[in-house]
Amino acid sequence: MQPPDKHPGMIVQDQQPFNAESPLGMLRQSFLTPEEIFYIRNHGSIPEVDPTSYRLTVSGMVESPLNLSLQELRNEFPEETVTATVQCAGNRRYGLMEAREIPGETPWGAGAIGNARWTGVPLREVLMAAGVEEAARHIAFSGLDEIEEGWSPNFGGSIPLYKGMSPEVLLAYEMNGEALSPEHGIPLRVVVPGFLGARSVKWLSGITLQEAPSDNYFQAHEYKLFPPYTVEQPDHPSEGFALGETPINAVTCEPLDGSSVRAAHVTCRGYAVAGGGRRIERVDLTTDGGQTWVGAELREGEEYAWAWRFWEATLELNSGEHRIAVRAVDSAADTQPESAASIWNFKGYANNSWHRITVNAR
Ligand SMILES: Nc1nc2c(c(=O)[nH]1)N[C@H]1C(S)=C(S)[C@@H](COP(=O)(O)O)O[C@H]1N2
Ligand SMILES: [Mo]
Repeated sequence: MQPPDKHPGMIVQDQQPFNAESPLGMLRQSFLTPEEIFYIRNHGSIPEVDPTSYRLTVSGMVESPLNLSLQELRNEFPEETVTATVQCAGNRRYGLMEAREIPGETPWGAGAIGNARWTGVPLREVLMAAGVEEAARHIAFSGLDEIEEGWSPNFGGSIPLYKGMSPEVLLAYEMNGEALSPEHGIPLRVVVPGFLGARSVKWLSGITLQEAPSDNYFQAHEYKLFPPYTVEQPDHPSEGFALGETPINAVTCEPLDGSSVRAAHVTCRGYAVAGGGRRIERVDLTTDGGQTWVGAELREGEEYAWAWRFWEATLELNSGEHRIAVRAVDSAADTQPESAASIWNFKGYANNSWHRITVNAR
């Protein structure tokens, strides 16, 4: 069922568990994505959590295990706010499916992404209070939601210790200045800027310090990048690699794919996100398949290390049908592959090929 606080224009992908993405035109309207259009990616139930009896445990390879109430977390640790973009590793999967089939996965367009101001306690503060043992290498998170498919009792995942000690990683209780809503992880979620959304575990119940990555199904088997010659789930979890940082990407949100526009000056607007916490340096558009390019103007977002950049470009288009492609370049001179076919993978993750739209200019 559609959560009551969501906009009716949301593009619903699944009812149970509820999955929905933002309509691209609305997504590009505000640099901070309003909660009512922020995408939802669930693998199980939306758990009912009583914030007064809620406890967060910190255990494993720590000197002093912690068991914290929300009040203790808020009162005994510093509060920080980070503006960060969160995106699903499956964002733009539909583009990979056009290249080659991907059965059984949600056909996300380019709206499984959002940018918010997250407020909470830096994870590193909690880790320092617990005292991380020298041999610990990974931080595993587990959520309170129940997974019905039977692979795993709940959702979880892990990040390497170095990332968890970075100041941008939060245990967040607020999104855009309001308490987290039920669907976004009430009362506490992890926010791992620059990493795929799956590591930003919602309804967080436990943090475990360990030597190896989490063995939760969603870390050990899902959210892995497999090579193009792996076409079904391997028996052994050592195949493929667990996704971490998200790759550079750019998307045109306006005009919409397939729309009609007034000929001559056509303004395109979209978002761009860099990989690994780098900066977006440039966004280019082409209408001739990449032979010639024009530069977009970078707009909102310059002051934030972990947020997307908005961009805008005006193209001169004669009447007729045009295929417009966009790509970004980041501060490591990294850019995007031309074709989705060249990066197809059977789970359908990390599609950052040139984003293309077709418009009819009249
Ligand atoms: N507990 C829990 N956390 C979770 C998930 C989930 O199903 N259960 N989905 C993950 C995935 S795959 C993504 S992309 C993000 C989506 O966050 P959102 O629904 O707040 O947009 O949450 C992550 N955290
Ligand atoms: Mo995701």
